[in-house]
Formats: sequence, C-alpha cells, structure tokens
Amino acid sequence: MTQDELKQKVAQAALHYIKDVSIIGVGTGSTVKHFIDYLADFKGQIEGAVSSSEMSTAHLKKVGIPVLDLNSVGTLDVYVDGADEVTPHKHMIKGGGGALTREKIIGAASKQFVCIVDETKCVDVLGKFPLPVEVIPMARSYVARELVKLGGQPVWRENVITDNHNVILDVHNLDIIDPIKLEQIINNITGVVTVGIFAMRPADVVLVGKGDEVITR
Ligand code: ABF
Repeated sequence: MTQDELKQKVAQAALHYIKDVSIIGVGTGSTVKHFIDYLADFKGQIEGAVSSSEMSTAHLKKVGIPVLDLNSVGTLDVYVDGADEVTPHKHMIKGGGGALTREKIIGAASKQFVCIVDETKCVDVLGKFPLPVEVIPMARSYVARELVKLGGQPVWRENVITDNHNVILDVHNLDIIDPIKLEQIINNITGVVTVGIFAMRPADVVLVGKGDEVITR
C-alpha cells in the first residue's frame, strides 16, 4: 500500500470511535482530510464538528458538515487528529501543518483523543521531526535564543503566519528523552504560545496504518 492508501485506511478505521457521537473534534493534515471525506457519509447523523484549523474548516464546510464553536459545545467526546511523530507511550510531535495551538486546545477539551497515523510516524524517541513551537511574533528572536540554550537549532518557518496570527519556529537537533519535562520547560518560555510536544495530554488511542492493516495501540 502507498502511504496515502495507509492514511485512507486508518482514517476509515477512526469512524469506529465516533458511533453515537454527535459533535466531533477534527484535527488537521492529510490523514484527517481523508477522515473528513469519510465523515461526510455521516453528516445526517452528527450535529457538527469543532475544527482545529481554517484549512479543516473549509474542508468540513465543503463536504457539508456544520462547523461549531468550542465555546458553545463544552467538552467533546472524541477528537480525531494526525501527528508528525508518535511513540509507544502515545506521546506526539504535532504542528507540521501549523495548527498545533488549536489542535492542543481541542485535545485538552476532549475525553478521547484518537490519533491516526501511517507507520512512518511511529518512533521510539521524539525529535527527529523538527519540533514546531508557535511564538508571539515580537518574541521570535528571544525564544529562539532560549531554545538554543536547550540544545535546539530553531529555524523560523518564514512566510507562515498561523490561524492565530503568530509565527512558528521549527527546532532541530532535540533529543526528546523526557517529553513531559521538555514540554513544560518550553511552555514556560515567555513568548511561547504552544509547543508541539503532546505528552502532558497524550493520545488515548493510536491507529497505525501498517502493511495492509490497521493496528490499534
Ligand atoms: C496534524 O497532522 C499536524 O499536527 C501534523 O503536522 C499533521 C501531520 O499529519 P499528516 O501526515 O496526516 O498530514 O495534526
């Protein structure tokens, strides 16, 4: 199977987790795009979705699924999203698509976080994928200096402004041995909005498209 076929397969498998759910949290990325396409078949059975990005919002509207405001719906039962890396402990690096802040908010407000990935995303240790950090624009250089002190090599994702009007630093060369600790340290750097380590609130279920099957972790 191609990587995209694996993404389709794992996105379809996620439908199992939205039975009897009326409002679904929806992430961002190419795997989630397939999930939204499958979700379209349920649009008569669900009230709507809370979206993690303008990109996903546009796709949800295109397939006819109402997009709802998280402030109006409270706690969500299920959140389905992809990842850039995921470990056996269900810790993730997310944000390659630039939507990490809203993704983390919806994940925090959801009872069950279902992560859908193809096998290339599975790692033992986070950090080979450059760690996205969303930063208030005026703090970009200051935060970059602080990240260097942590051993990282931050690169400004130029020409990218997030849905929240911030900038992103992609931090290379980090060996994330203790994801929870590093998430807390980077969270505390003044000017950081969100760090793309999802370990304090990990996924609850990870669906991995591998070979010609879907493995549930
Ligand atoms: C999203 O999924 C982002 O956090 C991440 O960058 C993206 C990667 O997934 P895909 O390979 O499906 O685009 O949640």
